[in-house]
Amino acid sequence: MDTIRILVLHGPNLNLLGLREPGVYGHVTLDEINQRLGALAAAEGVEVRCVQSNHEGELVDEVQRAREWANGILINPAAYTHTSLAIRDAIAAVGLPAVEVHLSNIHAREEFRHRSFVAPVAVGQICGFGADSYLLGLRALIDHLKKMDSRVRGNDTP
Ligand code: CA2
Repeated sequence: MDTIRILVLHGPNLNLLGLREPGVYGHVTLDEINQRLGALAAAEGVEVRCVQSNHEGELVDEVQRAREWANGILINPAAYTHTSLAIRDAIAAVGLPAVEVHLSNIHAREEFRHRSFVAPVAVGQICGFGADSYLLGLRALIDHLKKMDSRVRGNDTP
Protein backbone atom coordinates (compact mmCIF):
# COMPACT_ATOMS: atom_id res chain seq x y z
CA MET A 1 0.00 0.00 0.00
CA ASP A 2 1.18 3.55 -0.73
CA THR A 3 1.42 5.91 2.23
CA ILE A 4 -1.79 5.84 4.26
CA ARG A 5 -3.38 9.29 4.48
CA ILE A 6 -6.00 10.09 7.10
CA LEU A 7 -8.30 13.08 7.53
CA VAL A 8 -8.88 13.95 11.20
CA LEU A 9 -12.07 15.99 11.58
CA HIS A 10 -13.03 17.85 14.75
CA GLY A 11 -16.56 19.25 15.04
CA PRO A 12 -18.01 22.34 16.67
CA ASN A 13 -16.59 23.88 19.85
CA LEU A 14 -13.69 21.44 20.06
CA ASN A 15 -11.42 24.44 19.40
CA LEU A 16 -12.25 25.38 23.02
CA LEU A 17 -10.77 22.19 24.46
CA GLY A 18 -8.54 22.79 27.45
CA LEU A 19 -9.57 26.43 27.51
CA ARG A 20 -13.18 26.11 28.81
CA GLU A 21 -15.03 23.50 30.94
CA PRO A 22 -11.96 21.41 31.84
CA GLY A 23 -14.17 19.54 34.36
CA VAL A 24 -16.11 17.95 31.47
CA TYR A 25 -13.57 17.69 28.63
CA GLY A 26 -10.18 17.83 30.38
CA HIS A 27 -7.16 20.11 30.19
CA VAL A 28 -5.69 18.92 26.92
CA THR A 29 -6.01 21.46 24.09
CA LEU A 30 -6.94 20.64 20.51
CA ASP A 31 -3.42 21.61 19.39
CA GLU A 32 -1.99 19.07 21.86
CA ILE A 33 -4.34 16.36 20.56
CA ASN A 34 -3.30 17.14 17.00
CA GLN A 35 0.38 17.00 17.99
CA ARG A 36 -0.12 13.61 19.66
CA LEU A 37 -1.91 12.32 16.57
CA GLY A 38 0.90 13.66 14.39
CA ALA A 39 3.52 11.91 16.54
CA LEU A 40 1.65 8.57 16.42
CA ALA A 41 1.11 8.93 12.68
CA ALA A 42 4.82 9.64 12.11
CA ALA A 43 5.77 6.59 14.20
CA GLU A 44 3.40 4.47 12.07
CA GLY A 45 4.57 5.99 8.77
CA VAL A 46 1.12 7.46 8.17
CA GLU A 47 0.10 11.01 7.18
CA VAL A 48 -2.65 12.87 9.02
CA ARG A 49 -4.29 16.16 8.23
CA CYS A 50 -6.29 17.72 11.08
CA VAL A 51 -9.21 20.11 10.49
CA GLN A 52 -11.64 21.68 12.97
CA SER A 53 -14.82 23.48 11.97
CA ASN A 54 -17.84 24.89 13.75
CA HIS A 55 -19.88 24.63 10.54
CA GLU A 56 -21.77 21.56 9.40
CA GLY A 57 -21.40 22.37 5.69
CA GLU A 58 -17.64 22.80 6.00
CA LEU A 59 -17.38 19.40 7.68
CA VAL A 60 -19.41 17.91 4.81
CA ASP A 61 -17.10 19.64 2.30
CA GLU A 62 -14.02 18.20 4.03
CA VAL A 63 -15.50 14.69 3.98
CA GLN A 64 -16.26 15.03 0.26
CA ARG A 65 -12.77 16.42 -0.52
CA ALA A 66 -11.18 13.52 1.38
CA ARG A 67 -12.31 11.21 -1.43
CA GLU A 68 -9.59 12.81 -3.59
CA TRP A 69 -6.64 12.26 -1.24
CA ALA A 70 -7.41 10.25 1.92
CA ASN A 71 -7.71 6.54 2.71
CA GLY A 72 -9.79 7.01 5.86
CA ILE A 73 -11.44 9.48 8.23
CA LEU A 74 -11.09 9.85 12.00
CA ILE A 75 -13.97 12.02 13.18
CA ASN A 76 -15.30 13.57 16.36
CA PRO A 77 -18.48 15.18 15.03
CA ALA A 78 -19.10 16.71 18.50
CA ALA A 79 -22.73 17.93 18.83
CA TYR A 80 -23.38 17.09 15.15
CA THR A 81 -23.00 13.44 16.15
CA HIS A 82 -26.53 13.59 17.48
CA THR A 83 -28.15 15.71 14.77
CA SER A 84 -26.38 15.56 11.42
CA LEU A 85 -27.86 13.45 8.68
CA ALA A 86 -25.71 15.53 6.27
CA ILE A 87 -22.41 14.39 7.80
CA ARG A 88 -23.63 10.80 7.96
CA ASP A 89 -24.72 10.90 4.31
CA ALA A 90 -21.38 12.43 3.25
CA ILE A 91 -19.42 9.66 5.00
CA ALA A 92 -21.65 7.00 3.43
CA ALA A 93 -21.36 8.66 0.02
CA VAL A 94 -17.55 8.89 -0.10
CA GLY A 95 -17.26 5.30 1.08
CA LEU A 96 -14.03 5.89 3.02
CA PRO A 97 -13.66 3.91 6.25
CA ALA A 98 -14.43 6.22 9.17
CA VAL A 99 -13.83 5.81 12.89
CA GLU A 100 -15.94 7.92 15.26
CA VAL A 101 -14.34 9.13 18.48
CA HIS A 102 -15.50 11.03 21.54
CA LEU A 103 -13.64 12.31 24.55
CA SER A 104 -16.52 11.52 26.90
CA ASN A 105 -18.57 8.34 27.18
CA ILE A 106 -21.64 9.60 25.33
CA HIS A 107 -23.62 6.53 26.44
CA ALA A 108 -23.15 7.43 30.12
CA ARG A 109 -24.35 11.01 29.61
CA GLU A 110 -27.72 12.62 28.83
CA GLU A 111 -30.08 10.47 26.76
CA PHE A 112 -29.91 12.86 23.78
CA ARG A 113 -26.19 12.04 23.45
CA HIS A 114 -26.76 8.29 23.25
CA ARG A 115 -27.84 8.31 19.60
CA SER A 116 -25.20 8.84 16.94
CA PHE A 117 -26.21 9.45 13.32
CA VAL A 118 -22.62 8.69 12.30
CA ALA A 119 -22.06 5.38 14.10
CA PRO A 120 -24.09 3.23 11.64
CA VAL A 121 -21.86 4.31 8.73
CA ALA A 122 -18.60 4.12 10.73
CA VAL A 123 -16.28 1.13 11.08
CA GLY A 124 -16.61 1.63 14.84
CA GLN A 125 -16.85 4.09 17.69
CA ILE A 126 -14.43 4.77 20.56
CA CYS A 127 -15.54 6.99 23.43
CA GLY A 128 -14.83 7.75 27.06
CA PHE A 129 -11.03 7.79 27.12
CA GLY A 130 -10.50 11.53 26.93
CA ALA A 131 -7.80 12.61 24.49
CA ASP A 132 -6.67 8.96 24.28
CA SER A 133 -9.92 8.18 22.38
CA TYR A 134 -8.33 9.90 19.38
CA LEU A 135 -5.10 7.88 19.63
CA LEU A 136 -7.01 4.62 20.07
CA GLY A 137 -9.20 5.59 17.14
CA LEU A 138 -6.21 6.36 14.93
CA ARG A 139 -4.61 3.00 15.77
CA ALA A 140 -7.88 1.20 15.04
CA LEU A 141 -8.27 3.00 11.71
CA ILE A 142 -4.68 2.30 10.63
CA ASP A 143 -5.08 -1.41 11.52
CA HIS A 144 -8.37 -1.54 9.63
CA LEU A 145 -6.87 0.09 6.52
CA LYS A 146 -3.88 -2.28 6.58
CA LYS A 147 -6.18 -5.31 6.92
CA MET A 148 -8.36 -4.07 4.02
CA ASP A 149 -5.24 -3.66 1.90
CA SER A 150 -3.90 -7.12 2.69
CA ARG A 151 -7.29 -8.63 1.82
CA VAL A 152 -7.27 -6.85 -1.54
CA ARG A 153 -3.77 -8.15 -2.20
CA GLY A 154 -4.79 -11.65 -1.18
CA ASN A 155 -1.99 -12.07 1.36
CA ASP A 156 -4.27 -12.01 4.39
CA THR A 157 -3.19 -14.37 7.17
CA PRO A 158 -6.07 -16.25 8.81
O1 CA2 B 1 -17.23 13.74 24.13
C1 CA2 B 1 -17.11 14.23 23.00
O2 CA2 B 1 -16.06 14.19 22.36
C2 CA2 B 1 -18.28 14.98 22.37
O3 CA2 B 1 -18.24 14.76 20.96
C3 CA2 B 1 -18.08 16.45 22.68
C4 CA2 B 1 -19.22 17.32 22.20
C5 CA2 B 1 -20.57 16.79 22.70
O4 CA2 B 1 -21.63 17.55 22.14
C6 CA2 B 1 -20.76 15.33 22.33
O5 CA2 B 1 -21.99 14.88 22.86
C7 CA2 B 1 -19.62 14.48 22.88
C8 CA2 B 1 -19.06 18.76 22.70
C9 CA2 B 1 -17.77 19.40 22.29
C10 CA2 B 1 -17.69 20.75 22.96
O6 CA2 B 1 -16.37 20.96 23.36
C11 CA2 B 1 -16.14 21.90 24.30
C12 CA2 B 1 -14.84 22.02 24.74
C13 CA2 B 1 -14.54 22.92 25.73
C14 CA2 B 1 -15.53 23.74 26.25
C15 CA2 B 1 -16.81 23.63 25.79
C16 CA2 B 1 -17.13 22.72 24.82
